[in-house]
Amino acid sequence: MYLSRFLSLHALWVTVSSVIQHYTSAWGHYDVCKTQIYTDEGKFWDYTACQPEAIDMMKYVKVSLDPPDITCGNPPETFCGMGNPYMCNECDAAIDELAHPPELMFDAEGRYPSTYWQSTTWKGYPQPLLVNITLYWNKTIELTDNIVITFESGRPDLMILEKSLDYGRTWQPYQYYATDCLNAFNMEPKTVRDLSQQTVLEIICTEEYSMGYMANSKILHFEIKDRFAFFAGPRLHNMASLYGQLDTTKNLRDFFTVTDLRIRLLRPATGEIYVDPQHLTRYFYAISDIKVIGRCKCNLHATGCREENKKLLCECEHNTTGPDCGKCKKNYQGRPWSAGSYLPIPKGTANISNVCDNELQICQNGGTCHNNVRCQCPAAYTGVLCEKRSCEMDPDGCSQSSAQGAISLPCVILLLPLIAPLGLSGFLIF
Ligand SMILES: *[C@@H]1O[C@H](CO)[C@@H](O)[C@H](O)[C@H]1NC(C)=O
Ligand SMILES: *[C@@H]1O[C@H](CO)[C@@H](O)[C@H](O)[C@H]1NC(C)=O
Ligand SMILES: *[C@@H]1O[C@H](CO)[C@@H](O)[C@H](O)[C@H]1NC(C)=O
Ligand SMILES: *[C@@H]1O[C@H](CO)[C@@H](O)[C@H](O)[C@H]1NC(C)=O
Ligand SMILES: [Ca+2]
Repeated sequence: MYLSRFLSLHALWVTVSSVIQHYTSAWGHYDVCKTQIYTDEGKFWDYTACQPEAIDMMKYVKVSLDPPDITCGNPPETFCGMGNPYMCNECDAAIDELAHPPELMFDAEGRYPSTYWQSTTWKGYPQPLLVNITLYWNKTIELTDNIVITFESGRPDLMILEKSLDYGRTWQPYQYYATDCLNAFNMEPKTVRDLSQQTVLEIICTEEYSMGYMANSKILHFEIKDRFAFFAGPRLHNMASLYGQLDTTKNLRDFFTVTDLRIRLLRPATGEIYVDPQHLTRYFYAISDIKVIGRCKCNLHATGCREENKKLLCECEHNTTGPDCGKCKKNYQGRPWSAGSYLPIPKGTANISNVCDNELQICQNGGTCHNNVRCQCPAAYTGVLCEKRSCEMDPDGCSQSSAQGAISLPCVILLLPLIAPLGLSGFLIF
């Protein structure tokens, strides 16, 4: 009787825990930075990897256009329909209803007609009509969903999406878009579906999104989810597998990480092969919406990311600090900083601990740890970890007693480069 009740309870527990396990192994469990653990020895904190949730990054974006005066309407200008060059309209920056400033790429969509940014028309043909739209956050972010750009003008014949990882100092292409990849960029046309786990980092040129005005769709993608799917399966049901890969492959992690994005518009939609020089008012760029979904990169040391003075900042845990939790807090530099880890699945690890921690008995020869940053050595010993006899440092050998005691640099991390060449780095590895 007792036994059978026990068995059924046990069965229930197994069921519940396997459900939980399935759930956590599917999505990871990276929304708490620490959990309290109860054991026979008492309770203690278990520090785990953590990350903020993905949000609409366009709420925090800043934009700049190059050339700066490329927006239509100043002076007022007539533009006409691609399909019908005699159906024309006015762009006038001075009149709200006729103005098309850059903000209209980021306002809430869903109304009709759409609100959109619009460039001047291609009056300078045959000189190319070049526009850069640079989006920047002054914060490292990790993309978690497709970048989606909606063109009101027809999708451009030529375009490059670029990214920066260093706040706009250097740029790399992310994807090329063209009606004819070979002709435009000397690249074989590909789609993301042609890639694989092995080639996922390849930068491709796609013809998928460059049909002009006549095509039904106004939308252009940079496919994040299709790339995730190589690791997480077609419906992204196995995120744990993706996270495992991200953890061990820095290139892969960096691929989805940006501080800035740049849309380089190189040739507007023409709808046909030849440009009609009689009706250049038909050619321009117009964008009604840009979607960028991602999360603050906090190196797996924060679940919160807040806006402060118009800037996104991670709310760092694990005694880390910096906009991306990219370093140890002052006086916590015991061990060199490192990013948290998604591994072991499902909870990950914070990967942070203090070198100068009494529990770890890192100070040698009876030295004692002070403020978690330096060892106070007994008179006869010196060195960062009191690992040397004081006299060894003295050119005169051990005959004279030299200055002793702790080296009191403000933090141990400054000393790490000094320790390593002395072959003492082993002390720092537990
Ligand atoms: C746009 O950005 C590229 C580099 O990303 C630069 O070479 C070019 O001069 C910029 N301006 C225009 C108008 O294309
Ligand atoms: C970018 O962020 C840093 C702090 O992370 C700040 O010092 C700097 O002023 C910011 N730059 C801009 C242009 O907002
Ligand atoms: C952060 O510092 C506090 C105080 O020294 C310590 O108790 C805690 O264990 C540290 N947390 C981590 C994750 O190392
Ligand atoms: C962080 O923790 C993971 C999982 O325990 C481990 O594989 C990785 O080497 C650690 N990284 C560092 C820099 O300590
Ligand atoms: Ca809009």
